[in-house]
Amino acid sequence: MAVRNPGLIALFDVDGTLTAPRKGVTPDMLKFMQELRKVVTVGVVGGSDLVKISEQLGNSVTNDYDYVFSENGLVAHSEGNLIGTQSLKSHLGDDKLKEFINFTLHYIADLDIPIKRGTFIEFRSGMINVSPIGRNCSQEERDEFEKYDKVHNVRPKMVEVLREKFAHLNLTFSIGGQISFDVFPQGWDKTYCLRYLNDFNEIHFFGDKTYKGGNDHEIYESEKTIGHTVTSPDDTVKQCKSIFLS
Ligand code: M1P
Repeated sequence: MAVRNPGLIALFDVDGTLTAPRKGVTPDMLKFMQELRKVVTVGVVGGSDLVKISEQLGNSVTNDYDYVFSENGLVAHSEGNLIGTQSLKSHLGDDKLKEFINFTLHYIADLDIPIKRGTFIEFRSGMINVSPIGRNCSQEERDEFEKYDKVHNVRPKMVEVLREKFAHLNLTFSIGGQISFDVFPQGWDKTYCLRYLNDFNEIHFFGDKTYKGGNDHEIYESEKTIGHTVTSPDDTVKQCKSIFLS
């Protein structure tokens, strides 16, 4: 029987690494992760909140993996238990939050893009998620916005304005998905989750957006991790087989 190496952990981004963007995990990937978990501790770290990660990886996600770090680890679970949360509301205070949210909603109201839907701002535990089209657009509308944004740079332009306007708040703006960007205090990127992994002397991180500006960049570059860039969920499996199972 395979024996787990206690000092070793494999940590995975979700969108583009374990699943296609915002899509559910395949049965094959689920099975592979359970096989991998027999030989190595396995964790996931996503920018999304736990509701979205559960939609993608399954409702039993916090039990299926040894660690689940949602919102970059600002909400942390281990073996099914909540082990830590971070609060944006306590960190910034309501006055600054209101100033940011009011400005952002005005900016979106003035934005001329082909379609708008609802939920332009999602207030999470440790971050704000901003979507110019609105989070409750359909999958088709989401895919269309992503294409439109690649040509018109709606999100990069908006981030540039917000970054300048709110420079005094020391915020990070991270475009990790198709229709939105995440806003959180500096340092609350995916490296935040590493504080829960001090018992591991070898942390392998797998992510697709490891380039500068991508939301996997900081953790990929961290001196505490061995970073691996993947191009798809299939590539994740391929690389893991060669690193952990060969
Ligand atoms: O995991 C990457 C991103 O996934 C979603 O992005 P979008 O809805 O734009 O595709 C969001 O949950 C976002 O917070 C997250 O970083």
